[in-house]
Amino acid sequence: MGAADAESRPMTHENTFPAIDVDSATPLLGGLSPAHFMRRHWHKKPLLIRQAFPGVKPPLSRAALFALAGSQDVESRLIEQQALRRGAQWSLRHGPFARRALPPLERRGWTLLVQGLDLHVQAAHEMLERFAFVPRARLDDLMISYASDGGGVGPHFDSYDVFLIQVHGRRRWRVGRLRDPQLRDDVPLKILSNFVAEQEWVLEPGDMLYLPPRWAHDGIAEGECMTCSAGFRAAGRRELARDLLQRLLDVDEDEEVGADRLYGDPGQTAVSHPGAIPPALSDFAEASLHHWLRQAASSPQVQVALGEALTEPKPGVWFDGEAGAMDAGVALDRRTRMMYDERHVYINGESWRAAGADARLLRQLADRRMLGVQALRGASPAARGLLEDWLDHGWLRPVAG
Ligand SMILES: [Mn+2]
Repeated sequence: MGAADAESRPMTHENTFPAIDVDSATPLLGGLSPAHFMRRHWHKKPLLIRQAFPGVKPPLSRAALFALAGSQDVESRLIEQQALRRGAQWSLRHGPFARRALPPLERRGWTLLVQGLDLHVQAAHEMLERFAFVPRARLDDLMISYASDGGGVGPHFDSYDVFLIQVHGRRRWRVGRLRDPQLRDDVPLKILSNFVAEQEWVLEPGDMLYLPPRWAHDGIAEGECMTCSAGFRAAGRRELARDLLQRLLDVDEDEEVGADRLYGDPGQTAVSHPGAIPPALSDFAEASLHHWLRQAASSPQVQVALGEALTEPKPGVWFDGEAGAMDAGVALDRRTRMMYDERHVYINGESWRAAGADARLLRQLADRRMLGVQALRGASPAARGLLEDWLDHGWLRPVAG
């Protein structure tokens, strides 16, 4: 099954995640605590952290990355740059790429980008999980870029926060405040017309650079290198509202068939222009929309729709159940999304009401992505039944004993 097998490592107690202490200084953030980092840097200013990941290894080898870029299930892009006498010429192609479609390693100035590496490679998932001091509703994916010497994607800005982790070789980053968002119109990439760097660093393996949204940056490989980007997602107002409305409409249809109020026109007079839309029908349409929007927005179902939307699996993800017992504990499959609110738990686009001890257990699973033997021992028969279903679905994996 191709990409999903890029790396399969049994889950053990060592590679599951401990609870996060937001007030403890961590080398990941250059000696800041997560709480301090969020206050001082998040959305505000860049931070360079030397040796955030000491002794880091790329989450996968170059050969495995190139193989992954050949898979249909993976989103990949190839960016090539040819230096001409006046400015650089850029080309962009979308994968999948057969190995022979990639440029030779000796050729300068090319970059292969693979999105969503965390879905395919356990080590990439674990790297992304280091950033779970930010709500998982905001975590998007781990992208990896392989660049030959001189490779980069040009000076640009992103709309989201990003942590750039150097995992192999060296890359020179130049960053600056975005003074002029104008983009070049002669290239197939979003490249700034007028990039002004304020700071410049060469990142070595293990070093990391945090950039807030809309900071201009340009990273150029010094020799072959690999860089991982921990990326975030931010809901757009229109996109989120549209998604929630669609989900609320579906609920509405399920539950209120036949209960809909119909347009009535006892005052309708005979018409000599039957093609004209009656003004009363226009009024009815407008009032219906107001009524329904008001009801939808104040419905308790908004919470449920949000939880289901946020935990919807990424496109192209499907799960295979595997036989296994819960004896040694369970961990969420790396592709599983699980969240909760005060009344519900959400997993992979579905929702359950949960209260009391069961809610505590399931929230622990959502937060830590695993449940040990001890936690499972206290599970009610109902909670155990639910966990067994999730094991069957492949949403949960047994932990190796
Ligand atoms: Mn970027």
